[in-house]
Amino acid sequence: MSHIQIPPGLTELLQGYTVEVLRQRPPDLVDFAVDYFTRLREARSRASTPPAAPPSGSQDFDPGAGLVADAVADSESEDEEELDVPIPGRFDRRVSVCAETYNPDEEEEDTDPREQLSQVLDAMFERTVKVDEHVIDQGDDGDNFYVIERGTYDILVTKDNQTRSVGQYDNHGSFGELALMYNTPRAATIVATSEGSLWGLDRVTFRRIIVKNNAKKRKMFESFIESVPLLKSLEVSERMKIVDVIGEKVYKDGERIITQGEKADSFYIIESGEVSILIKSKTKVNKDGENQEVEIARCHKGQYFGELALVTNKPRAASAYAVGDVKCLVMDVQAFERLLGPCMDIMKRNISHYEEQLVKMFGSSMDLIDPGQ
Ligand code: 1OR
Ligand code: 1OR
Repeated sequence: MSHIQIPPGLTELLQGYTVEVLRQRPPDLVDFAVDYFTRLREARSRASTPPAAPPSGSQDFDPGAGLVADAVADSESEDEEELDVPIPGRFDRRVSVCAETYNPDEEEEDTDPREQLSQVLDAMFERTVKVDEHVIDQGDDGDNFYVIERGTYDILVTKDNQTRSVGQYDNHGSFGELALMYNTPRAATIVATSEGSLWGLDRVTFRRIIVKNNAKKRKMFESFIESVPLLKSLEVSERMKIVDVIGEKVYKDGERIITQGEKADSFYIIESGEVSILIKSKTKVNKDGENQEVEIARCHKGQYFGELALVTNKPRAASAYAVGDVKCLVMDVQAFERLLGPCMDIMKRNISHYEEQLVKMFGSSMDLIDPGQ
Protein backbone atom coordinates (compact mmCIF):
# COMPACT_ATOMS: atom_id res chain seq x y z
CA MET A 1 0.00 0.00 0.00
CA SER A 2 1.41 3.37 -0.92
CA HIS A 3 1.75 5.95 1.78
CA ILE A 4 0.19 9.24 0.97
CA GLN A 5 1.39 11.95 3.26
CA ILE A 6 -1.27 14.30 4.49
CA PRO A 7 0.34 17.70 4.96
CA PRO A 8 0.16 18.96 8.51
CA GLY A 9 -2.79 21.28 9.02
CA LEU A 10 -4.82 20.07 6.03
CA THR A 11 -7.39 18.21 8.10
CA GLU A 12 -7.95 21.17 10.42
CA LEU A 13 -8.15 23.56 7.48
CA LEU A 14 -10.84 21.54 5.75
CA GLN A 15 -12.68 20.85 8.98
CA GLY A 16 -12.83 24.58 9.64
CA TYR A 17 -14.27 25.25 6.22
CA THR A 18 -16.74 22.38 6.60
CA VAL A 19 -18.01 23.55 9.97
CA GLU A 20 -18.60 27.04 8.58
CA VAL A 21 -20.46 25.59 5.59
CA LEU A 22 -22.65 23.56 7.91
CA ARG A 23 -23.33 26.57 10.07
CA GLN A 24 -24.00 29.15 7.42
CA ARG A 25 -25.31 27.03 4.53
CA PRO A 26 -24.03 29.38 1.86
CA PRO A 27 -25.75 29.17 -1.53
CA ASP A 28 -22.45 28.91 -3.40
CA LEU A 29 -19.76 26.69 -1.90
CA VAL A 30 -16.97 27.98 -4.14
CA ASP A 31 -17.70 31.67 -3.46
CA PHE A 32 -17.92 30.88 0.19
CA ALA A 33 -14.60 29.03 0.08
CA VAL A 34 -12.90 32.01 -1.58
CA ASP A 35 -14.28 34.28 1.11
CA TYR A 36 -13.46 31.95 3.95
CA PHE A 37 -9.88 31.24 2.96
CA THR A 38 -9.21 34.88 2.10
CA ARG A 39 -10.31 35.85 5.60
CA LEU A 40 -8.15 33.13 7.07
CA ARG A 41 -5.14 34.39 5.11
CA GLU A 42 -5.80 37.95 6.21
CA ALA A 43 -6.08 36.81 9.80
CA ARG A 44 -2.82 34.93 9.44
CA SER A 45 -0.93 37.83 7.92
CA ARG A 46 -2.28 40.14 10.59
CA ALA A 47 -1.11 37.66 13.21
CA SER A 48 2.39 37.55 11.77
CA THR A 49 2.87 41.31 11.45
CA PRO A 50 3.52 43.52 14.46
CA PRO A 51 0.26 44.83 15.85
CA ALA A 52 -0.68 48.13 14.32
CA ALA A 53 -3.52 49.97 15.99
CA PRO A 54 -6.46 48.76 13.91
CA PRO A 55 -9.12 51.32 13.14
CA SER A 56 -12.23 50.42 15.03
CA GLY A 57 -14.48 48.10 13.07
CA SER A 58 -11.96 47.63 10.31
CA GLN A 59 -11.94 43.88 10.28
CA ASP A 60 -14.05 41.66 8.15
CA PHE A 61 -15.56 39.68 10.90
CA ASP A 62 -17.32 36.57 9.91
CA PRO A 63 -20.74 37.37 8.61
CA GLY A 64 -23.86 35.70 9.82
CA ALA A 65 -23.41 36.50 13.49
CA GLY A 66 -20.97 33.61 13.54
CA LEU A 67 -19.82 33.21 17.07
CA VAL A 68 -17.23 30.57 16.33
CA ALA A 69 -15.76 32.15 13.26
CA ASP A 70 -15.81 35.58 14.87
CA ALA A 71 -13.44 34.22 17.39
CA VAL A 72 -11.04 32.72 14.95
CA ALA A 73 -11.09 35.53 12.45
CA ASP A 74 -10.10 38.02 15.08
CA SER A 75 -6.40 38.14 15.52
CA GLU A 76 -5.66 41.50 17.08
CA SER A 77 -2.92 41.02 19.59
CA GLU A 78 -3.98 43.95 21.61
CA ASP A 79 -3.57 44.70 25.24
CA GLU A 80 -6.50 43.34 27.16
CA GLU A 81 -6.08 45.23 30.37
CA GLU A 82 -8.48 48.07 29.57
CA LEU A 83 -11.28 45.64 28.92
CA ASP A 84 -13.15 46.48 32.03
CA VAL A 85 -16.55 46.16 30.45
CA PRO A 86 -19.67 45.66 32.48
CA ILE A 87 -21.04 42.14 32.41
CA PRO A 88 -24.67 42.36 31.40
CA GLY A 89 -26.93 41.09 34.10
CA ARG A 90 -24.07 41.10 36.59
CA PHE A 91 -26.38 42.04 39.40
CA ASP A 92 -29.13 39.59 38.69
CA ARG A 93 -27.09 36.64 37.61
CA ARG A 94 -27.15 33.43 39.49
CA VAL A 95 -23.70 31.96 39.26
CA SER A 96 -24.16 28.40 38.20
CA VAL A 97 -22.70 25.55 40.16
CA CYS A 98 -20.10 24.63 37.59
CA ALA A 99 -18.99 28.19 36.85
CA GLU A 100 -15.28 28.39 36.24
CA THR A 101 -13.23 31.24 37.52
CA TYR A 102 -12.14 31.97 33.97
CA ASN A 103 -12.09 35.66 33.24
CA PRO A 104 -11.63 36.61 29.60
CA ASP A 105 -9.72 39.70 30.59
CA GLU A 106 -7.06 37.74 32.38
CA GLU A 107 -5.74 35.60 29.57
CA GLU A 108 -1.97 35.87 29.67
CA GLU A 109 -1.43 36.12 25.94
CA ASP A 110 -3.38 36.08 22.74
CA THR A 111 -3.70 32.81 20.95
CA ASP A 112 -2.99 32.64 17.26
CA PRO A 113 -6.31 32.50 15.36
CA ARG A 114 -5.30 29.24 13.70
CA GLU A 115 -4.71 27.77 17.12
CA GLN A 116 -8.08 29.08 18.21
CA LEU A 117 -9.68 27.50 15.17
CA SER A 118 -8.13 24.14 15.85
CA GLN A 119 -9.01 24.40 19.53
CA VAL A 120 -12.63 24.98 18.59
CA LEU A 121 -12.61 22.17 16.05
CA ASP A 122 -10.94 19.73 18.40
CA ALA A 123 -13.49 20.56 21.04
CA MET A 124 -16.54 20.37 18.78
CA PHE A 125 -18.49 17.15 18.88
CA GLU A 126 -21.46 15.88 16.96
CA ARG A 127 -24.71 15.12 18.74
CA THR A 128 -27.60 13.48 16.97
CA VAL A 129 -31.07 13.97 18.38
CA LYS A 130 -34.43 12.25 18.06
CA VAL A 131 -37.86 13.78 17.78
CA ASP A 132 -39.02 15.24 21.11
CA GLU A 133 -35.57 15.05 22.64
CA HIS A 134 -34.77 17.97 24.97
CA VAL A 135 -31.40 19.38 23.97
CA ILE A 136 -31.59 22.02 26.71
CA ASP A 137 -33.93 22.38 29.68
CA GLN A 138 -34.80 25.79 31.05
CA GLY A 139 -33.32 26.37 34.49
CA ASP A 140 -30.43 23.92 34.10
CA ASP A 141 -26.80 24.99 34.30
CA GLY A 142 -25.20 25.52 30.93
CA ASP A 143 -22.88 22.82 29.65
CA ASN A 144 -22.58 23.26 25.88
CA PHE A 145 -23.22 25.68 23.06
CA TYR A 146 -24.81 24.17 19.93
CA VAL A 147 -24.65 24.90 16.24
CA ILE A 148 -27.42 23.35 14.15
CA GLU A 149 -26.30 21.08 11.36
CA ARG A 150 -29.81 19.97 10.54
CA GLY A 151 -33.24 19.50 12.04
CA THR A 152 -36.02 21.65 13.44
CA TYR A 153 -36.24 22.72 17.06
CA ASP A 154 -38.85 24.43 19.21
CA ILE A 155 -37.92 27.15 21.69
CA LEU A 156 -40.11 26.85 24.78
CA VAL A 157 -40.24 29.29 27.66
CA THR A 158 -41.98 28.57 30.96
CA LYS A 159 -43.17 31.54 32.96
CA ASP A 160 -45.71 31.58 35.80
CA ASN A 161 -46.16 27.83 35.32
CA GLN A 162 -47.18 28.34 31.71
CA THR A 163 -45.06 26.93 28.91
CA ARG A 164 -45.32 28.48 25.49
CA SER A 165 -43.45 28.20 22.25
CA VAL A 166 -41.62 31.45 21.49
CA GLY A 167 -39.91 30.45 18.28
CA GLN A 168 -38.32 27.76 16.14
CA TYR A 169 -35.01 26.99 14.52
CA ASP A 170 -35.29 25.58 11.03
CA ASN A 171 -32.09 23.78 9.96
CA HIS A 172 -30.08 26.88 10.71
CA GLY A 173 -28.71 28.86 13.62
CA SER A 174 -27.17 28.24 17.00
CA PHE A 175 -28.32 28.33 20.61
CA GLY A 176 -27.25 27.77 24.19
CA GLU A 177 -24.85 30.69 24.37
CA LEU A 178 -26.66 32.74 27.01
CA ALA A 179 -26.04 30.52 30.03
CA LEU A 180 -22.39 30.24 29.04
CA MET A 181 -21.84 33.92 28.34
CA TYR A 182 -23.56 35.33 31.38
CA ASN A 183 -23.33 32.45 33.88
CA THR A 184 -27.10 32.25 34.16
CA PRO A 185 -29.46 29.27 34.18
CA ARG A 186 -30.74 28.15 30.79
CA ALA A 187 -33.29 30.73 29.67
CA ALA A 188 -35.36 28.41 27.47
CA THR A 189 -36.01 24.76 26.67
CA ILE A 190 -34.93 23.53 23.24
CA VAL A 191 -36.78 20.47 21.93
CA ALA A 192 -36.09 18.69 18.66
CA THR A 193 -39.22 18.55 16.47
CA SER A 194 -37.51 16.34 13.90
CA GLU A 195 -34.51 14.06 13.89
CA GLY A 196 -31.49 16.27 13.83
CA SER A 197 -27.81 16.76 14.23
CA LEU A 198 -25.89 19.38 16.18
CA TRP A 199 -22.32 20.47 16.69
CA GLY A 200 -21.64 21.00 20.37
CA LEU A 201 -18.90 23.10 21.92
CA ASP A 202 -18.12 22.63 25.58
CA ARG A 203 -18.46 25.43 28.08
CA VAL A 204 -14.78 25.82 28.89
CA THR A 205 -13.68 26.15 25.27
CA PHE A 206 -16.64 28.40 24.51
CA ARG A 207 -15.73 30.73 27.33
CA ARG A 208 -12.03 30.67 26.63
CA ILE A 209 -12.45 31.64 22.99
CA ILE A 210 -15.85 33.16 22.38
CA VAL A 211 -16.32 35.12 25.57
CA LYS A 212 -12.88 36.56 25.20
CA ASN A 213 -13.66 37.53 21.65
CA ASN A 214 -16.89 39.14 22.76
CA ALA A 215 -14.90 41.43 25.04
CA LYS A 216 -12.98 42.60 21.98
CA LYS A 217 -16.16 42.89 19.97
CA ARG A 218 -17.65 45.11 22.64
CA LYS A 219 -14.70 47.37 22.45
CA MET A 220 -14.93 47.57 18.67
CA PHE A 221 -18.65 48.15 18.33
CA GLU A 222 -19.52 49.90 21.57
CA SER A 223 -19.28 53.47 20.33
CA PHE A 224 -21.12 52.72 17.10
CA ILE A 225 -23.95 50.94 18.93
CA GLU A 226 -24.19 53.90 21.32
CA SER A 227 -24.72 56.15 18.29
CA VAL A 228 -27.60 54.21 16.70
CA PRO A 229 -30.79 56.27 17.21
CA LEU A 230 -33.07 53.21 17.45
CA LEU A 231 -31.09 51.81 20.39
CA LYS A 232 -30.94 55.04 22.39
CA SER A 233 -33.78 54.03 24.70
CA LEU A 234 -32.00 50.84 25.83
CA GLU A 235 -30.00 50.50 29.02
CA VAL A 236 -26.22 50.28 28.65
CA SER A 237 -26.27 46.61 29.66
CA GLU A 238 -28.95 45.91 27.06
CA ARG A 239 -26.82 47.53 24.35
CA MET A 240 -23.84 45.42 25.45
CA LYS A 241 -25.93 42.28 24.97
CA ILE A 242 -26.64 43.42 21.44
CA VAL A 243 -22.94 43.69 20.75
CA ASP A 244 -22.50 40.14 22.03
CA VAL A 245 -24.91 38.70 19.46
CA ILE A 246 -24.28 40.77 16.37
CA GLY A 247 -22.24 39.68 13.40
CA GLU A 248 -20.81 41.89 10.72
CA LYS A 249 -21.46 41.40 7.02
CA VAL A 250 -19.75 43.18 4.16
CA TYR A 251 -21.44 43.76 0.78
CA LYS A 252 -20.01 44.97 -2.51
CA ASP A 253 -21.58 47.66 -4.64
CA GLY A 254 -24.82 46.35 -6.15
CA GLU A 255 -24.96 43.21 -4.05
CA ARG A 256 -28.43 42.15 -2.90
CA ILE A 257 -28.81 42.01 0.86
CA ILE A 258 -32.53 41.19 1.10
CA THR A 259 -34.83 39.70 -1.54
CA GLN A 260 -38.47 40.75 -1.75
CA GLY A 261 -40.82 37.84 -1.09
CA GLU A 262 -38.29 35.68 0.75
CA LYS A 263 -38.62 34.32 4.25
CA ALA A 264 -36.88 36.54 6.79
CA ASP A 265 -34.47 35.59 9.52
CA SER A 266 -32.24 38.63 10.07
CA PHE A 267 -32.30 42.28 11.02
CA TYR A 268 -29.74 44.82 9.78
CA ILE A 269 -28.16 48.04 11.03
CA ILE A 270 -25.95 49.96 8.60
CA GLU A 271 -22.48 50.44 9.97
CA SER A 272 -21.11 52.17 6.90
CA GLY A 273 -22.30 52.90 3.37
CA GLU A 274 -25.73 53.25 1.88
CA VAL A 275 -28.53 50.78 1.16
CA SER A 276 -31.21 51.17 -1.48
CA ILE A 277 -34.69 49.70 -0.89
CA LEU A 278 -36.59 48.63 -4.01
CA ILE A 279 -40.04 47.21 -4.65
CA LYS A 280 -41.23 45.37 -7.75
CA SER A 281 -43.66 47.27 -9.92
CA LYS A 282 -46.78 45.44 -11.08
CA THR A 283 -46.97 47.28 -14.36
CA LYS A 284 -43.40 48.11 -15.34
CA VAL A 285 -41.79 45.10 -16.95
CA ASN A 286 -38.21 44.85 -18.23
CA LYS A 287 -37.12 43.29 -21.52
CA ASP A 288 -36.93 39.81 -19.96
CA GLY A 289 -40.54 40.09 -18.88
CA GLU A 290 -39.63 40.52 -15.21
CA ASN A 291 -41.29 43.13 -13.05
CA GLN A 292 -39.04 46.14 -12.74
CA GLU A 293 -37.91 47.33 -9.35
CA VAL A 294 -38.60 50.87 -8.17
CA GLU A 295 -36.53 52.57 -5.50
CA ILE A 296 -38.67 53.53 -2.52
CA ALA A 297 -36.08 54.47 0.10
CA ARG A 298 -32.41 54.92 0.93
CA CYS A 299 -30.96 53.98 4.32
CA HIS A 300 -27.73 55.40 5.72
CA LYS A 301 -25.21 54.79 8.48
CA GLY A 302 -26.91 54.18 11.83
CA GLN A 303 -30.26 53.33 10.25
CA TYR A 304 -31.85 49.90 10.23
CA PHE A 305 -33.83 47.78 7.77
CA GLY A 306 -35.29 44.28 7.53
CA GLU A 307 -37.45 44.76 10.63
CA LEU A 308 -40.80 44.73 8.84
CA ALA A 309 -40.91 41.03 7.95
CA LEU A 310 -39.75 40.10 11.45
CA VAL A 311 -42.38 42.29 13.12
CA THR A 312 -45.26 41.29 10.83
CA ASN A 313 -44.21 37.67 10.32
CA LYS A 314 -44.56 38.11 6.57
CA PRO A 315 -42.17 37.67 3.64
CA ARG A 316 -39.74 40.50 2.87
CA ALA A 317 -41.75 43.50 1.63
CA ALA A 318 -38.92 44.88 -0.51
CA SER A 319 -35.41 44.11 -1.71
CA ALA A 320 -32.31 45.82 -0.34
CA TYR A 321 -29.11 46.47 -2.33
CA ALA A 322 -25.70 47.83 -1.38
CA VAL A 323 -24.87 51.21 -2.91
CA GLY A 324 -21.08 51.23 -2.93
CA ASP A 325 -19.36 49.11 -0.30
CA VAL A 326 -21.56 48.49 2.70
CA LYS A 327 -21.01 47.07 6.14
CA CYS A 328 -23.97 45.93 8.19
CA LEU A 329 -24.39 44.61 11.67
CA VAL A 330 -26.67 41.59 11.49
CA MET A 331 -28.82 40.06 14.19
CA ASP A 332 -30.86 36.85 13.94
CA VAL A 333 -34.60 36.82 14.55
CA GLN A 334 -34.33 35.20 18.00
CA ALA A 335 -31.94 37.86 19.26
CA PHE A 336 -34.09 40.54 17.60
CA GLU A 337 -37.14 39.37 19.55
CA ARG A 338 -35.24 38.80 22.75
CA LEU A 339 -33.27 42.05 22.81
CA LEU A 340 -35.19 44.64 20.81
CA GLY A 341 -38.54 44.37 22.61
CA PRO A 342 -38.01 47.83 24.18
CA CYS A 343 -37.50 49.36 20.69
CA MET A 344 -40.58 47.71 19.21
CA ASP A 345 -42.81 50.77 19.64
CA ILE A 346 -40.38 52.97 17.73
CA MET A 347 -40.15 50.44 14.91
CA LYS A 348 -43.91 50.01 14.74
CA ARG A 349 -44.40 53.74 14.63
CA ASN A 350 -41.97 54.00 11.73
CA ILE A 351 -43.69 51.11 9.96
CA SER A 352 -47.01 52.94 10.23
CA HIS A 353 -45.39 55.78 8.29
CA TYR A 354 -44.28 53.53 5.40
CA GLU A 355 -47.72 53.56 3.83
CA GLU A 356 -48.10 57.35 4.13
CA GLN A 357 -44.68 57.90 2.60
CA LEU A 358 -45.58 55.57 -0.22
CA VAL A 359 -48.78 57.43 -1.00
CA LYS A 360 -46.83 60.68 -1.01
CA MET A 361 -44.31 59.20 -3.41
CA PHE A 362 -46.56 57.35 -5.82
CA GLY A 363 -50.07 58.63 -5.19
CA SER A 364 -51.23 55.14 -4.27
CA SER A 365 -49.64 51.80 -3.55
CA MET A 366 -51.61 49.99 -6.24
CA ASP A 367 -48.72 49.73 -8.67
CA LEU A 368 -46.41 47.84 -6.35
CA ILE A 369 -46.39 44.12 -5.77
CA ASP A 370 -47.37 43.07 -2.31
CA PRO A 371 -45.30 39.99 -1.50
CA GLY A 372 -47.79 38.96 1.15
CA GLN A 373 -50.29 37.99 -1.54
P1 1OR B 1 -29.35 29.43 26.96
O1 1OR B 1 -27.97 29.05 27.26
O2 1OR B 1 -30.07 30.25 27.95
C1 1OR B 1 -31.45 28.25 26.00
O3 1OR B 1 -30.21 28.10 26.69
C2 1OR B 1 -31.20 28.95 24.70
O4 1OR B 1 -32.35 29.25 23.93
C3 1OR B 1 -30.62 30.34 24.96
O5 1OR B 1 -29.35 30.20 25.54
C4 1OR B 1 -30.71 30.95 23.59
O6 1OR B 1 -29.62 30.56 22.81
C5 1OR B 1 -31.96 30.29 23.01
N1 1OR B 1 -35.10 33.79 25.25
C6 1OR B 1 -34.07 33.12 25.76
N2 1OR B 1 -33.32 32.21 25.08
C7 1OR B 1 -33.65 32.01 23.81
C8 1OR B 1 -34.71 32.69 23.22
C9 1OR B 1 -35.47 33.60 23.99
N3 1OR B 1 -34.76 32.28 21.95
C10 1OR B 1 -33.78 31.40 21.76
N4 1OR B 1 -33.09 31.20 22.88
N5 1OR B 1 -36.56 34.30 23.50
C11 1OR B 1 -37.19 33.99 22.25
C12 1OR B 1 -36.94 34.92 21.14
C13 1OR B 1 -37.52 34.38 19.87
C14 1OR B 1 -37.24 35.32 24.33
C15 1OR B 1 -38.41 34.69 25.03
C16 1OR B 1 -39.11 35.59 26.01
P1 1OR C 1 -38.47 43.79 5.36
O1 1OR C 1 -38.10 42.80 6.39
O2 1OR C 1 -39.83 43.70 4.75
C1 1OR C 1 -37.34 44.91 3.33
O3 1OR C 1 -37.39 43.80 4.19
C2 1OR C 1 -37.15 46.16 4.13
O4 1OR C 1 -37.18 47.40 3.45
C3 1OR C 1 -38.28 46.32 5.12
O5 1OR C 1 -38.28 45.26 6.02
C4 1OR C 1 -38.01 47.70 5.66
O6 1OR C 1 -37.02 47.66 6.63
C5 1OR C 1 -37.43 48.41 4.44
N1 1OR C 1 -42.14 49.55 2.65
C6 1OR C 1 -41.63 48.39 3.02
N2 1OR C 1 -40.36 48.21 3.46
C7 1OR C 1 -39.61 49.30 3.52
C8 1OR C 1 -40.10 50.54 3.15
C9 1OR C 1 -41.43 50.66 2.70
N3 1OR C 1 -39.10 51.40 3.33
C10 1OR C 1 -38.06 50.72 3.81
N4 1OR C 1 -38.34 49.44 3.93
N5 1OR C 1 -42.02 51.84 2.30
C11 1OR C 1 -43.38 51.85 1.71
C12 1OR C 1 -43.38 51.31 0.33
C13 1OR C 1 -44.24 50.08 0.17
C14 1OR C 1 -41.34 53.09 2.52
C15 1OR C 1 -41.50 54.16 1.52
C16 1OR C 1 -40.66 55.33 1.90
